Parts: sequence; structure tokens; C-alpha cells
Amino acid sequence: MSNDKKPETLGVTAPISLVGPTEQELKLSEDLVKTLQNNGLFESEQDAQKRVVVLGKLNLMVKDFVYRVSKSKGFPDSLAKEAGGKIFTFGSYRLGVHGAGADIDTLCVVPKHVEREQFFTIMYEMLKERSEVTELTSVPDAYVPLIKMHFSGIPIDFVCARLAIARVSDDLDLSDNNLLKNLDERCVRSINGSRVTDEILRLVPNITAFRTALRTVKLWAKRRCVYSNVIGFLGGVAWAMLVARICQLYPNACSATIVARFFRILHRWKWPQPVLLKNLEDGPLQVRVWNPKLYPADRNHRMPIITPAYPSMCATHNVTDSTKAIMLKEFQRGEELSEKIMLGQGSWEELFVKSDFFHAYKHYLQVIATSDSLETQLKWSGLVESRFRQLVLKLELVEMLVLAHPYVKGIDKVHYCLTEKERVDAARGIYSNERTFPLSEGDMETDHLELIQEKTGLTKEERENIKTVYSTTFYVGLCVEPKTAGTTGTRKLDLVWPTQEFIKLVKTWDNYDENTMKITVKNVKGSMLPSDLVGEDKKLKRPSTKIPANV
Ligand code: 3AT
Ligand code: MN
Ligand code: MN
Repeated sequence: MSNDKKPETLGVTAPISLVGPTEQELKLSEDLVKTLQNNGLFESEQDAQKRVVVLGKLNLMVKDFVYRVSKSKGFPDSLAKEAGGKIFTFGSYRLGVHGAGADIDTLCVVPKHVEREQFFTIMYEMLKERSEVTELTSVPDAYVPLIKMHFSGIPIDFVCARLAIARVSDDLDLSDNNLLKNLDERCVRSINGSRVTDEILRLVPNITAFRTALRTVKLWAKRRCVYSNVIGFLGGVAWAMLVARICQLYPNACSATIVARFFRILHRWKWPQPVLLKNLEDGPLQVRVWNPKLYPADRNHRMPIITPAYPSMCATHNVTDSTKAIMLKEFQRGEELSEKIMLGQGSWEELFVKSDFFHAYKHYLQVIATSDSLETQLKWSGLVESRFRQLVLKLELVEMLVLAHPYVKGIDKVHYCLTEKERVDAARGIYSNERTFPLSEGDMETDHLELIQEKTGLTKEERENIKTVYSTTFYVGLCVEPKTAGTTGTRKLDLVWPTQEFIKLVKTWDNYDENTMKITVKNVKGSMLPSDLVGEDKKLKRPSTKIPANV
């Protein structure tokens, strides 16, 4: 366990404690790893090997890509070969905390004479030729442009950075800030993922403890529904930085201790004091580095967690007062449970019990985005999701509303409508369960029409006239101020303004099409929620309390 120890001076303050683990703490760390294994968090050795092979092939393809472009520009053979090309990884795979089905976030680095666009034309064509590649799609217009694919069945997010250097040699290191000079902004963003993950790993004193603790925190955050940067909670990079900071404060602690300290420290943290892994650097670019003294917008960050690679940015820009309050409550729950576990009076499984979001509130707001094709729906629901936190921000201004709790993801469904009325109703969240189906990845294969035919029977005419409506429903749990003794009469929560403003906002989208895209926002009582949501909660609640303590 001590072979990966580094000097104990990492971080912006001295460590809190240099003490090593006790026997009991080591035992609890072992239990923790077993619990993570039981939850299917590790891939097999065989799968791990497959990833290495795939990355080897991709690396060779990148060199071949650079070679071909160099030749086409009239380079002599030797120079074309020396131009190089190299891949780097980032994301969960690079951190060493990926699950069995996770993607490999991969960066392709090319020298200056290769144009960015050629990644999306020439490299794309080369990938298309390969028998190992399936589900190839190119997204050149994204904020971070990328190619998505499966290579030998492994999902790959492939981004590209063109550096202002003549050769990309095998020993190239991305940590040099000067490499960012004279780069296209998209290249800076593409390279940033790798620079941040590399820097996090460099700043963590004990990688083994870090990895287990981060896997724990990621599983906990997913189960407790606080894992999502878009919705206003934290994403993978922010959770990694938080765990890294705790590792710096306890450089010799084992994973169980790191997890317990994680909850304790973050629950008591003096937000908005930022979480930093190192002192911020200045650098050669015109871009801003996070600085609340200089920029008023940066003072608005409720829980700032700052990326360690230049140009440092706040990874938690989306956090609102509501999501902050929800996360603090979850930190508190984590602190209580982990303290119990550390005393030998609980099991790690308790930490991972699913959130009871759909049981927790008397009232919910439903945001229903619908359209009539899967392709439109992906874009439309993505847009609504990306602006969902604006609704939360507006709800936070409503008097009497103590908390607006956004659910971490939209619920996708497909509705088969027999009449125009059914279509209109579906857009308003009214539908018959007989002709409505969940729409998660695995469900795409089922022949829904066959199922409907079996269940209810359809005439030939009905079958031919069926219209499909795709819906994605987002939820906000509403917590209303309790009535105080003095108040009399009925109180009415006025949600008209925030909902109308939100609807207006999503409709300002450049690609909004009022004919195909619909949005409805409505109030639902907890008791009136779709049965599948409520059932989902209950199903998952039962077993988790019955799982025996770790042996
Ligand atoms: P998984 O194990 O893949 O679920 P992860 O942390 O690897 O966890 P992602 O693959 O989604 O998560 O993201 C990897 C990195 O890619 C994180 C961030 O640096 C970058 N990234 C992801 N989504 C975006 C985005 N929408 N915009 C900019 N960067 C992104
Ligand atoms: Mn990933
Ligand atoms: Mn990814």
C-alpha cells in the first residue's frame, strides 16, 4: 500500500494528520472494497486487458493519420514518420475509477501541420474502415468537438488537439503551460480534460486510497442523486477533486478513513471558501483564471471547486442554493453513517441506499418535453435539461418555497397514440399505461406495437394511424414553508411566474421549432406521481436494508 507514497507536502495547507491506518481501519477499507465489488464496480482482468489493446490500436491509428496527412502535404517519408502523433486518456479511465461499461475518454494529439478538421474527415474515414468500429458518430460542433464510437465494443469519446509544434513525440508531456500558446480555443478545451486529470493524480499523495475512496463517493453520489453537473450538482471531475483534497489532508490514511473524513470535512466546510488542490497559476493565455477578487461572477459560486491545471476554472459553476443545501444534507447523512461504520456499528451498504426522492415531497413540478421523433427528442430534451437549473434558480425566489429539489435526470418514455386527443394529452403528461413504454437504452430493441397488439388488440386501421410521441419528464420536489401559528386562511404558492419565464427561456433556443417541440410545466401531488417512479423507489429500498453487514 505504501509503494505509491509521495512527499507529504501536496496541497495549499499542511496536512491535518500524518497518522497511518489502524488495523480496524484497514479491515474497514477491505470491507469497503468488497462492498464496491458486490455492487459490480470493477471490471474483469480480461476486460481491462481489452481496453489496453484497444488503446494500443488507437495510438497506432493516430500515428498513421498524422503520417498520411504529412505525406499529402509533400513531407518526405522520414519526416512524415517523425511527425508522430499520440493519444492520452482522461476521465474515469485515466483516474483508474471506471466501472465495467464505462467509456474511455481519449485525446488525439497531432502536430501543427495537421488541421483540426482533418480529424473529423480523414481520421473519421479511417475509423469507418475498421471492422472493430461500430456506432461511429461525429459531433464536430459540440463545445468540445468529438467523435463517439465503440471500438471492439468499448465506448470511446475521442477528442482532438492540434499543438503548435512540428512533432508530437512519444514522450510528449501535456503539463507544460506553454503548449497552450497559439492554440485554437477548441484545442485548449480538448487538451484541458487530460491536463486536469493528470494534475489531480500528481497532487494526490496516496493513489490507492484515493481510487477506492473516489469509487465510493461516485457510487454514493449516484445512489443519492447528487451526481450531475448539468442539473446543478457535481460531475465526475468535481467529485474527484474533493476526494483528492481530503487525501492531501490525510496523506497516510487508508480509504475507509478518507471516506469518513470526506463527509465530515465537506459537511463542515466554510463554503464559499474554495476547494483548491494547489495555488492558482498565471499563464501565457488571454483567458481568465478563476478569481473572485477580480470577477464578480466568480463570487456567485456557492461551492467553488477549482481545477488545478492552468487555466484554472470553477468546476461547480452550476450549483444553486437548493442543490448546495441538498448536497450538504447528504454530506451530513454521510458523516453520520460513516462515523457509525468506523465504530464497527454499521455496514457500507447503508451509505449506498437509494435516495427516496419520489417519496420525499408532497408536491412536485413536472417539466414535460415532447416531440414526435427520437432524433428531435434527443436534442430537445437535451436543451431542456441544460436549462433546467434556470427553473430551479427562479423557484428559489418564490416566497414560501423553502427548497426546490431538482431530480438528477429526465425520465424518457414513448407513447403510441391512437387519436389526436391522445397526442395532445401525452404532451401534457396524460397517457394510458397500456400504450406507454419506458425508453432506456435496452428498451429500444422491444417491438412495442407487438406488445400493444397482444395486450389490447388493435384494428388494422388503428395500427396504421398510430402516432408516436416521445417524452422526457424532469421533476422538481417542492418543500413549502410550514404554516406558522399566526397564519390563517389558505395560502397559495404562486409558481406561474417562474414556470412561464422558464417556458419562454427554452423557446428562445436557436433550433426551437414550435411545430414539433412541446413543453408543459405542471404541478403534481406526490400521491399522483406515475406509478413506475414510485414503484422504482420502493423496489430499490427494500433489499438495501436487508443486505447483511460485510463479513
Ligand atoms: P464515466 O465513468 O465515463 O461515467 P467520467 O468522469 O469519465 O465518468 P465522462 O466520460 O462523461 O465522465 O466525462 C469525462 C470528462 O470529459 C470530464 C470532462 O473533463 C469532460 N466532459 C464531459 N462532458 C463534458 C461536456 N459536456 N463539456 C465539456 N467537457 C465535458
Ligand atoms: Mn468517461
Ligand atoms: Mn465520456
